[in-house]
Amino acid sequence: MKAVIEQFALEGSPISCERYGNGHINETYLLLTDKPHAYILQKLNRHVFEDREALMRNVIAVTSFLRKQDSDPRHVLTLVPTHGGELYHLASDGELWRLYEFVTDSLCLDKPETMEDLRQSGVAFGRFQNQLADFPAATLHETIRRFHDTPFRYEQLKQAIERDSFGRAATVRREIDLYLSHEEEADALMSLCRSGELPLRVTHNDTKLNNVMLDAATRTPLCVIDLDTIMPGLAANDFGDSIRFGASTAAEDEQDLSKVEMSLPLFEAYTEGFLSECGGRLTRREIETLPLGAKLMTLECGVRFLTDYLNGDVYFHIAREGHNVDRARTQITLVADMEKKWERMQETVLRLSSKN
Ligand code: ADP
Ligand code: GN1
Ligand code: MG
Repeated sequence: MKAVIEQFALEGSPISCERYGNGHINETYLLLTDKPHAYILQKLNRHVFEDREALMRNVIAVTSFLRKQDSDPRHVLTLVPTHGGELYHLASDGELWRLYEFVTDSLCLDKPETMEDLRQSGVAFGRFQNQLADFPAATLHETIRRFHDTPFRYEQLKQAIERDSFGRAATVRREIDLYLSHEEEADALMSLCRSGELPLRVTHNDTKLNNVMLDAATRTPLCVIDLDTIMPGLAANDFGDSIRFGASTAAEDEQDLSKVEMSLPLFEAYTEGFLSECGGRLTRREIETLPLGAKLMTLECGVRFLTDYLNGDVYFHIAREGHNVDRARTQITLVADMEKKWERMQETVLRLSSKN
């Protein structure tokens, strides 16, 4: 680790470097120096991202593009160069490391503390989508192929069930059956895209609440982080992934399913924030399909958790045995709750969209 830290042009001398945050993918550290100055050091997950240098080219291009629109350093992620002037370090063991300026005086929440927090995260992601509307999408590398291709995720689940490499399928038969019973719905958004009814946009693709930094004093958005999956995608999926995570009344890995609901007030708060920033740019059809994005992103994420469990927990970081099953259970519980609240979700979106 010391050898890695020495590569970067730091302000001050390092005094500590500890694991940080609740991301499921990269290895993230908080690096402090005696200046004092804070940084976020990250080792990219080489199993998840096939071409990490291409990923870094995306991040560099997107952050440069955003910085032209807003020069406040807390409003855009800032990469810290190495002594050689590179914006990442490829170590001799093949690991790719990058260093970001720590976004100071900020909050990064795993759960909204108030309705307003979630509304503000909607503002952040809506604004983000707007800011990238004119980004040249064709120049972006697809960092994870078929990332939000829900039918493909189902194929991966079925393969994992078939292989059952860890002999776990029998223990999650009920979950498998529940997920398979929704398979027919998986293609709903992608088919609208194929038929030209929904446009491809430059999207974030991982719009969890803990991928937004809020100002600690005003609790309004500073910037969107975790730019590893920016790729062409559907607006409904970005909207939907935020609902999946932020409008749930429980944590993603809650074991007591009686606590898990998709809260309509939280849904409304996020929708209001999101549409207030990007509603004007979305087509009528995109707006109508936002609830579908919420349902399909939740379904897809659950399929991915269940698949990872069957494959031996190789993709998402886990902290306990059965962690991915717990996550898969909350997601299917949310899907069922959304089905109950479907008309209200649609009505909310249409009502709020008429204001923008
Ligand atoms: P992962 O892909 O593993 O989710 P993230 O890039 O989202 O990795 O980082 C994990 C966590 O680290 C975030 O949820 C946030 O708490 C924190 N973090 C990341 N970048 C910064 C930053 N520049 N400033 C402050 N905190 C950050
Ligand atoms: C991962 O990296 P993180 O923790 O922000 C995952 C998302 C999932 C999410 C579930 C690159 O997000 O797709 O929705 O976990 N990111 C990647 O919490 O796979
Ligand atoms: Mg993250």
